Amino acid sequence: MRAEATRRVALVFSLLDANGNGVLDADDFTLMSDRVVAVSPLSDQGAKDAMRAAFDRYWTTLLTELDANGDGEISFEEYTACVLTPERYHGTITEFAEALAALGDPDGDGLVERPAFLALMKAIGFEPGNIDTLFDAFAPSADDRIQASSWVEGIKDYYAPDKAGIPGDHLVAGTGV
Ligand SMILES: [Ca+2]
Ligand SMILES: [Ca+2]
Repeated sequence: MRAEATRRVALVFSLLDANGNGVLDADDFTLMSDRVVAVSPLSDQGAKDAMRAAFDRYWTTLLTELDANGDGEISFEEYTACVLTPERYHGTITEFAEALAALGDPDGDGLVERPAFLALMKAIGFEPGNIDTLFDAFAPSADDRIQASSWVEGIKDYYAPDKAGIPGDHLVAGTGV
């Protein structure tokens, strides 16, 4: 487990706790779905439904894999165990990454413009300055767009326990985690 990966996991936990009660619960994922879909006015219903389904699966996977004491909530201590068995999350993270990138690419040309990227990542809760730095790390084109596929790979790398020096590390900068 790399120190960078530990910081990435801690940041995600703090953001996923959308209702701020200190644990992950079903309400957090409903709130997060609503926030992300709300900043995707150009996306069609299918893309929005896919995002909600991906958040539902995310929560179901966490509850199934990590709720060690069976209280229906995931504490931070329970959550950190996710790094021990990353292979159990690949499918869930891939579905989440693809649904999020699809919302960022409503016209389906495979490219994501900076304003759409910023809006979605802000809705998840990342720091605006860090989001801009992350976008730049994905090597935007002259007209300031990135490949949706690069973003998908970046999200998967973010959750990988053995990765360091990846674009997603910019999201942890200055957050104190
Ligand atoms: Ca919560
Ligand atoms: Ca629990």
